[in-house]
Amino acid sequence: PEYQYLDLLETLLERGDRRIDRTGVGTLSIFGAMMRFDLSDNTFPVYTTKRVYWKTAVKEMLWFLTGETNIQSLLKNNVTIWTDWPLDKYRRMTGDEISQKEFEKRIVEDDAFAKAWGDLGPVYGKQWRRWLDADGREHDQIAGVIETLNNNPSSRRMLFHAWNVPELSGMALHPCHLVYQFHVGGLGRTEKPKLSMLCYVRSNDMGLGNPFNICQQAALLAMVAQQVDMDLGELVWVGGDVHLYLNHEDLAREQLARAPRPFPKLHLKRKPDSIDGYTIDDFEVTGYDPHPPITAPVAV
Ligand code: THF
Repeated sequence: PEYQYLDLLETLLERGDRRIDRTGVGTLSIFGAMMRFDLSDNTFPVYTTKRVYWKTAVKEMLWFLTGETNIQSLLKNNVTIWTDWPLDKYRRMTGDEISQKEFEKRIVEDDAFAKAWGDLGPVYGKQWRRWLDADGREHDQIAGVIETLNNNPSSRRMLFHAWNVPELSGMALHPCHLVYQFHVGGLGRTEKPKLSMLCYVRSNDMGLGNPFNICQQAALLAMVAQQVDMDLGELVWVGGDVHLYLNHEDLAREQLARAPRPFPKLHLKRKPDSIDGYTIDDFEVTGYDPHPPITAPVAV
């Protein structure tokens, strides 16, 4: 189960550095942390001490993989976790006190409005699939990783990242999960090799973001492993500024009071022709028995 996560929450509550952050909410923070999740036997690391909406998290990952950066396609799939940033900007720039629901409705129904107000700039998907170089050429980093996994799996250069320095200022939010590195273990044995992935996150909101990130990263690893016909190894999470927002202290205490349960299992129901072929219906999660949800506000 999620003991490493709960230990981090406890550490943050007990000796996190109290500081003011970009959002003005304030955090308890530590610098530098690691968690490792063994994904063999198809373990799917969705935390159980609160209900984690893993489908929403996986849909966000599928959206990153499409290379899209507009929240319209997310909203069409009922994912509202990115609305706050464009909404905040819209309200600030127009003075219109539109409700979140109304704003989301307009983004979905009005393409011109979505184009004007729903784009987050060159965030994750753009950098993963269409990194633009100085000569105007686009680079598909995901395709590159898959190609290397197939042709040179002992490589130490299998990674993709999103910190495109000249484009940072155009992003609604600088990337938080930054570098995804792949590693193949057990090459040359008779069993299938094991694919592991390390994700470095420069800044991680342990109350809301991290539970999403861990299961969506595990989902990505499962998709890539299936595409290159390997077994699952480990998901390694490395955090830089690891923090708990001050308005999430009760959430953390509540989670710590609950006994974690075993992680569920993930089964991919079919093998699409490429990494671009997955839909949310391909993900079957069994044995997820979480404690009740805990709602908490997101810092914008
Ligand atoms: N900003 C902050 N402050 N925290 C983050 O985790 C975060 N993200 C993304 C971008 N900026 C961030 C947005 N990701 C939720 C989950 C992930 C988010 C944003 C919000 C959230 O509110 N989850 C609720 C409800 C889920 C739902 O509505 O379906 C939850 O209970 O899990 C880091 O990637």
